[in-house]
Amino acid sequence: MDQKGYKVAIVGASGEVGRSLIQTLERYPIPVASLRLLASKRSAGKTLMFKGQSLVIEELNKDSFEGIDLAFFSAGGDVSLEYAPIAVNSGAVVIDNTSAFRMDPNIPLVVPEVNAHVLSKDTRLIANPNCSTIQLVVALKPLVEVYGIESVNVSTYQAISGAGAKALYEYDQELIDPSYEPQILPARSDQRYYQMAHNVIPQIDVFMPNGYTKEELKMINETHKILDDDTIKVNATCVRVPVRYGHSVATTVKLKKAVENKDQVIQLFKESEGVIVRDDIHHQEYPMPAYIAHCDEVFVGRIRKDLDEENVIHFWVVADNILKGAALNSVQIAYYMHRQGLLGD
Ligand code: NAP
Ligand code: 3JM
Repeated sequence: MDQKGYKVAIVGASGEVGRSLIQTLERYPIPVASLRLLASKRSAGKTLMFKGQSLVIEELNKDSFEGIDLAFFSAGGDVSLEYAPIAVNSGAVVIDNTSAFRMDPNIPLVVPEVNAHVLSKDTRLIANPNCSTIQLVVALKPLVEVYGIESVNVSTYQAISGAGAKALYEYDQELIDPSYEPQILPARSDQRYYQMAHNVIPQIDVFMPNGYTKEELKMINETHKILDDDTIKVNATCVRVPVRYGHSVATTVKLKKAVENKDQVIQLFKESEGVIVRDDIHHQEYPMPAYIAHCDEVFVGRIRKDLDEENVIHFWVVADNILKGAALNSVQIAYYMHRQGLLGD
């Protein structure tokens, strides 16, 4: 860092997450001396605005990180696997949005409100969790602290933007032209594609040998790692819904202690960092993606006790998957490290 701030790079700058990273950096008080935008050959030469300046996107190569202090990666796992080590070796701190390093025991997986304490001066590479995991653990954190958690069962309702800019484009085409042939969802490596418009797809990412999707296993494994507790039983069903921005997660939690009344839980959520409670059934108030997209916080509502079991609660969690689910969380990690003096000179 020089007097003016950090020299920052964004890999995948032209994508959904990359563009949100640029906008989030514009409004966060992290001093940025310069910003280098990187993508593939496809976008090289195009321009994007940062703080009123037009910046040209460069094609990513092995020399892209010379002089860079801080690099954000959001160009898929393969790009991170190849280039994140190069960026670290050139002296940059890397915050990676892909699943490439998340389960590496030597790499911190961070949601600042939940486990920023795992970051240290020696941290050079940080993994940003999966979008659905992030909003789930922000909501689980106060429950872990006050009641302890035995098990978590979720069903997700995930927005199309989570599958990238091309998926959003394809969704728009399907709405305009019913004969449009889908080519993107449900998973990049499968031969079958399904329409997103007027549909609900119970598959996100590829299937694994145990019958779960990779997205579901990400939620399970990442929740264990972030909460630092493999004994919590986590189950997930991840579903793509025809919503542009904002993931919703229907959540059932079995606590280690009984809940006397739901107002205690509501109060707990209200006092929790990064959480906003929208819960007033008498006025039909609860969080919905169409109304909270482009907000920073994690919204919780429909909070209720189970009808049979004293220590089981249910609630509904909604957050912007591109902001808190990806770009904003990454920038918050950088901001935390900056404030704590963990970003190097
Ligand atoms: P996207 O809209 O499809 O954008 C992909 C970006 O990666 C584009 O900038 C693209 O550049 C770039 N890219 C692709 N291949 C590249 C290559 N070989 N070399 C350099 N750049 C390359 O996708 P997105 O939604 O922004 O997501 C990007 C990645 O972020 C995902 O693959 C995923 O790993 C991660 N992600 C994480 C979360 C999370 O929850 N943390 C959420 C969503 C996504 P061009 O314009 O040149 O093609
Ligand atoms: C969200 O490697 C790839 O092609 C990216 C796949 C992907 C991921 C991932 O696994 O990194 C697409 C969308 C994610 C994610 O956040 O887990």
